[in-house]
Amino acid sequence: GTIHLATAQHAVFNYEEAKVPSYSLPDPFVSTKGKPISSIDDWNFVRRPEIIRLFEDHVYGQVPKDLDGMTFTTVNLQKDVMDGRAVLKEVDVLVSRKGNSLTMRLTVFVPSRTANTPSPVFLLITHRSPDNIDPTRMVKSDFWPAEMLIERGYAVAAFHVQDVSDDNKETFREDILETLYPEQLAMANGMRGLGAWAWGAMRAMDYFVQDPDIDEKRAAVVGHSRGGKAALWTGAQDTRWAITISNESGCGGAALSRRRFGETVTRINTNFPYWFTDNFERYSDNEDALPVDQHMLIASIAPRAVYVASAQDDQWADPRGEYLSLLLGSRVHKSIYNFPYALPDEPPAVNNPIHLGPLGYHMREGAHNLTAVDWANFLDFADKLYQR
Ligand code: GTR
Repeated sequence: GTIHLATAQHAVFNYEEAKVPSYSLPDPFVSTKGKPISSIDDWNFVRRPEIIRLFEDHVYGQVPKDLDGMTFTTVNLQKDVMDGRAVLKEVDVLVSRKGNSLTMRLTVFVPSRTANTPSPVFLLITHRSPDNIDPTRMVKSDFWPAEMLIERGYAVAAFHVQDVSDDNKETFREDILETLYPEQLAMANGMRGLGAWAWGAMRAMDYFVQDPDIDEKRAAVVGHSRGGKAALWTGAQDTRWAITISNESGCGGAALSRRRFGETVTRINTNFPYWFTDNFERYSDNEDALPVDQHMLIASIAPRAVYVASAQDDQWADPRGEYLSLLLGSRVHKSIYNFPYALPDEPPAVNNPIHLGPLGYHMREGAHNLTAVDWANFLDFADKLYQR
């Protein structure tokens, strides 16, 4: 007979909690050499750098820091957009290295009523249609509800991943990798797609630092799904971000890989090998050999704020595994930094966000997407954290 591949493949993915394998996770509180990690210094100087290094070598690859120059050119400045409520700036971020250069377009709206006072900002890393971040606002999408953020007194920015590295198996090398950092391509722990997108977010931060309309000390990096994976990798490495927000980032993002619930390492390496560094391939169907799991990515963000959002019908992204990562990762906030916040052992009910100081979580009803409901929760969280 005929083999129905779709059915056969589907059977491979587990959606039943009872069938999650038993697993033991690497311990954020013990160094590779077996040293117990109990002080802020142990964390900052021993364990956190070690964890970042492990993620570089085994999961996402390096994010090169060296560059020769960077310029910011405002190619379009419009006052009085959004019925006079905002100023639009379209900025070309040009980065050069070894005689080559790359340009990334940043779209930024700042609230006009807070002119002369820097505004806190949310940056979205997006892989969806560029229409979702339309600077003209002919298209208004809940994926990036810029008007809502302006209304609530925040600046809002976005860039499209295609400016740094195409979200495409064949062409992902064409931008930053071939132009600025070609040597990365030859390395088994070299930068690939997610690392390139994180690099882009860091360059957006470089822009914020020198824009007087923006309060870069109160900046949030947000990504949905594959963008959420990149947002977590950004926030874990770059301590300039006050808040890191993962929306439904799932496998390779917030979800614990060892649970093998929904999307697995094997499946993501098959469909999206170009997101991860080459070494990650070793962990297909071999998650227990990983020297990290995703709770350690969240731990690396401490003491800064981290928000994990799930959606009830997005089982592919393993909502429970996303919550567990936050729960386990935030033990660093609690034990190392002595924050008096303890998340409940079980995820909260649907549509009942938890906003506890630097820790945020919600499980929205509905499907895999970034919606106005998600954003409203992120804004409530930021208002509370920033005491606005
Ligand atoms: C899926 C992929 C997920 C997630 C998602 C998205 O196809 O399996 O890891 O990234 O795409 O980005 O929406």
